Amino acid sequence: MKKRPVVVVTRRLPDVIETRMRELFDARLNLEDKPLSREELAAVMRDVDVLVPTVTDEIDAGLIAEAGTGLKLIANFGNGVDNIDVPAAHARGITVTNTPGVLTEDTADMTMALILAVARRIPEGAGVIPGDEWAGWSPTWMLGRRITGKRLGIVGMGRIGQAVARRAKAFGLSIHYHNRRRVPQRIEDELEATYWESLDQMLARMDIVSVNCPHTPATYHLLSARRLKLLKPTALVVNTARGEIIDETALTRLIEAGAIAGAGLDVFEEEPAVSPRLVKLARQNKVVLLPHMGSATVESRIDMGEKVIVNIKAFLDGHRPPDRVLPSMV
Ligand code: 8YV
Repeated sequence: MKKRPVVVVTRRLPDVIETRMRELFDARLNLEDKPLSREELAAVMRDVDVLVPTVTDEIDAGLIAEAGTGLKLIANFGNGVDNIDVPAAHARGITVTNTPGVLTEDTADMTMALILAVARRIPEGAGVIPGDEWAGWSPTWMLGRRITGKRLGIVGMGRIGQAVARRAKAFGLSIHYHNRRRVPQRIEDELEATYWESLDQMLARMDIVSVNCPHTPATYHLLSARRLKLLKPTALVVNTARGEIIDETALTRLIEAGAIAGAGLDVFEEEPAVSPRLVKLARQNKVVLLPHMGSATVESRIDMGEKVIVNIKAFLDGHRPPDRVLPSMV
């Protein structure tokens, strides 16, 4: 019988996906779901045909340089590929793929959820009854801020940014955006979106800012201390993309100082570590912090797994995988 390709999956995936992978490949699974150490990853990469990593695996240039010659494909389980040194992989002839498109709606939902959670104080309110702290209704108690009629500035108008815009428009927010490239006119028309070539100018005028761009060398600390200082003191910041896009320390400092009203964060610079100062702000109900849950639905995870399988199959069958990531894209 022909030897089946060795596919190492670094974390637990949905049962249906793992089962299908076992049927198709010599799939080595991680049933304990314990993240691999750098040494474990290095060992795995020496003796594998296809690696399926996730956001918790840092596949840097050093690991890629030490990889065995059999490694030809890194099929990332995830949309963002900032955990992989794509140019280094490319230079060694290793193809990289990701899972775009299938987590767009869920991530956009979570963005709206965070906007509402922060503006309408939902986590704080949700704690009142279980905490046995409800003395009864009062006209001036637990007041949040209305989102209808406010300006939303979307940083990164790709698939997820547009899905956020569609939802936000239905909530009565006016849509503004900054993107490397202006989106086609018909999309601007549909979303009634205002394009800002200057991120600085947009930030200074927004009520809510949502980060929806990928993390690349060009977007690292795009929301720098200087830019964050441009925000209105009433502004809210929401991030469901990557922690590294915002200077988290500067954001924390500005919220502590009352120079920014609050934030809803699903991603952090040093996951899973979250700075104690941010945690303190969460306890003071100034920020809402979620543990990287943007795409955490059963449906997304299965669709992501399906995409990984399709990419691997196409590659092994000698075709160009549909979700190839090229160095020019990162
Ligand atoms: C995933 C994500 O949970 O796909 C992405 O880019 O950020 C998340 O939705 C994670 O990346 C899986 O590897």
